[in-house]
Amino acid sequence: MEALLFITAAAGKINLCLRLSGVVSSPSSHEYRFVYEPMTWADAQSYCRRMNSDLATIATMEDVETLNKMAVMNNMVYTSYRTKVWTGLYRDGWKWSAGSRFSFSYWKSTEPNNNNGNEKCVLATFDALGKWEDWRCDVEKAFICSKFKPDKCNGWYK
Ligand SMILES: [Ca+2]
Repeated sequence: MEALLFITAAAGKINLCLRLSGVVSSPSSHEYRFVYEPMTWADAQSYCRRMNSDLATIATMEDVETLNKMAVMNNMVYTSYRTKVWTGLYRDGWKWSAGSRFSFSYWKSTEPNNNNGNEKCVLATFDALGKWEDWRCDVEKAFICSKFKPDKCNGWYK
């Protein structure tokens, strides 16, 4: 086991950041909340923004694992209307609603297929380990809001 301790200071606060390689996986970079009221992608985006968050950014495999754990806890895998939920990803050269750069992706093997040239929004499918599909944006689905975690240790973990 490798352990590294980082001490950072900002705005009068001291932060202790402990990294245990091979023992604790990197924490998710985002806080997530599932909303089970079905909405179109655009309405879901507005809803999240009113809640001081945004439609979900999924930026790392740790984020995917966090969401999969939440989905299992919330029994989403076996509840059809909760199985496929909107993320913040949309087709405009692929962008995240919250504005972060698109680099990580977790598509199903046959996706994105832009069926009928009309699939501009992206769902995570929790009967398939949270993998992504592009879909028509006007379909009403449950969705995920996220906030970037203001974690002073971010960057030290990566
Ligand atoms: Ca598709």
